[in-house]
Amino acid sequence: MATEQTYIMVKPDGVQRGLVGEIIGRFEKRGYKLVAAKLVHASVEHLEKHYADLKGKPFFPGLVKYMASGPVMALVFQGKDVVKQGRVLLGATNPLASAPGTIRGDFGIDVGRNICHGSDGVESAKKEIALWFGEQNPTIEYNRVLDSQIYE
Ligand code: DAT
Ligand code: MG
Repeated sequence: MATEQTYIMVKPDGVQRGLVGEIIGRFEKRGYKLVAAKLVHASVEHLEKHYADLKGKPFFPGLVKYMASGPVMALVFQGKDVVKQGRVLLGATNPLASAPGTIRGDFGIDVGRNICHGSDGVESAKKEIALWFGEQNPTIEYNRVLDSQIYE
């Protein structure tokens, strides 16, 4: 059984627009297992850490301000190839370049309001999960009865 995990976060616009259930549902229906979840109103300092790689970009101050404007839904999903497949479910960074059927392609227009975050690699996922859920036991381990119907 694959144990890869990704950090998925419904951004403040997604929470405000009532898309939390829709986004969790898309990952669940695909077959991915939810292993951590919490609603967080993050501080600017915390968000600057989350987006540290983008410090220096012209949109960085606006990005952090928007991300701190309301609660986000912090999620961890687990399963085979979930980091890459999570990015596929999200669509392109710019919603206007995202295919219909993806989260951003179905619900977004502007890049600065693109609804949902997903880790871009296995290593960044580990860092993001530790940042949002702590280093010690960040996720819940449990057996799912349907796993034998999802994985061969
Ligand atoms: P992604 O979220 O697809 O991994 P990223 O890590 O490059 O994209 O950027 C993080 C977020 O920053 C992105 O979801 C939205 C915002 N952003 C990226 N490029 C932007 C731009 N050119 N103008 C405004 N916001 C941007
Ligand atoms: Mg990114």
